[in-house]
Amino acid sequence: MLKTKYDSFALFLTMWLLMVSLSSFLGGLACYGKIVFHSDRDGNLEIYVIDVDGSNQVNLTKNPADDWNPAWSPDGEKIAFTSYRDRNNEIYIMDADGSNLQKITNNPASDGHPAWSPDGEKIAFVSTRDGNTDIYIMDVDGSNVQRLTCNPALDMEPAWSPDGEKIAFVRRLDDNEDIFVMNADGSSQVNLTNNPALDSRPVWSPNGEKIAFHTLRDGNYEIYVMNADGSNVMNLTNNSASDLFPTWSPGGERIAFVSNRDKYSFYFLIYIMDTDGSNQVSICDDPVPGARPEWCCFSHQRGFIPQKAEKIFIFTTIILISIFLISIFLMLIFLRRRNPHRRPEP
Ligand SMILES: [Ca+2]
Ligand SMILES: [Ca+2]
Ligand SMILES: [Ca+2]
Ligand SMILES: [Ca+2]
Repeated sequence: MLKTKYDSFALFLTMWLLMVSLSSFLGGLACYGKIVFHSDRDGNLEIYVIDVDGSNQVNLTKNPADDWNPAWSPDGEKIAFTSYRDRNNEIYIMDADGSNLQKITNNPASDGHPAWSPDGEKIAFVSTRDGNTDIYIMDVDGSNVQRLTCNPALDMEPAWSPDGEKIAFVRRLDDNEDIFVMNADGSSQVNLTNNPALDSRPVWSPNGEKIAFHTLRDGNYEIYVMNADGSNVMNLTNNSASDLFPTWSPGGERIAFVSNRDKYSFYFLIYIMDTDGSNQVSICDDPVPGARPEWCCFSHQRGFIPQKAEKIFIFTTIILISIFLISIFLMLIFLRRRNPHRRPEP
C-alpha cells in the first residue's frame, strides 16, 4: 500500500513518464504512415496526403490546373510533382505541407514524372525537349540537366534504386511496354520483363532486391513483383478489376496500390496488402479515390529508414533511455519508502 503522499506522487510520476516515453516512440513512427497521391475528386487533379489509416486527408495543391505524379523526397520533407498551371507541363517542388512552391523546369516541351535520387540531390524526369520522350536527370534546383536515354521508343516512369546506382524505367515501343533498368548514367540498358503485354510503373523494394510493377499480361491490370534482375516473377493480385500503381511501405513489408474492385467501378481506391499478396484491404471505409500513391518515404532512400525518421528515432531513443533510468530511480525511492530499513528499537 502507498504509505505517504510522496509514495503516491512517485508512482504517478513513474507512470506518467512511461506514458510520455511510449507516445514519444509512437510519434517517431508517424512518418511511416503517410501516403501521397493524386486525385481529380475535386474537378481537377490535385496532390493529397493521407494517413495510412485513412484519416487526415489534405489537399496540398489547390490549383485549378492539373497537378499529378507526386514524389516524396527521401527525407520526407518535400514533394515533387508535375503541373500544367503555367499552361505547360513543368516539374515543381513544394514542402510536404504544400508551402514554399518552386518551379524547377522551364521548357516549352512537356516535363514530368519526377523521381528523387536516394541522396536527395538529383531528380530524374521525363521530357520531350529533344523531340522524343526520354529520361533526364537534373539537380534539385533544375540545373545541370543530362539526358540518359536517346531512343526512338517512349522512355518513361524513372525509378531510382535505393543504392542510387540504377534507374528502372518503362520503354514503350510498337504498342508494348516493358520495364528496363540502366545505370544512373544511362549506360547498360537491359529489358527486365520481355513480355508482349504492357508492363509499367516499376518501384524498387526498400532493400533494392525486388521491383514491383503493374502489368496487363493476364487480361486486366494486376500487381506483380520480380527480383531486381527480372527473375522470379510473382503475381500478387488476381482480380477481374484493375489493380495498379504499387508502392512499398518504408520497411518493405507491405505494398499499397489502387484498385477499382469495390463499390464504384469508376473509382480507384487505395488498398494495402502484404508483399505475398495476402491481406488486401482498402485503407479506410470512406472511399479515397486516387491514383499513383507513394508511401512516405519508400523506395528512394538508402536503406529503408527515412533520414528525418532516423533523426527522430535517435532522439527518441536517447529520451527513452533517460526516462527509463529516471523511472527506475523513482521506483527505487518508492520501494525504499515502502520497506524502510529501520533499526529495531532498543
Ligand atoms: Ca489542381
Ligand atoms: Ca515544360
Ligand atoms: Ca511488355
Ligand atoms: Ca486485376
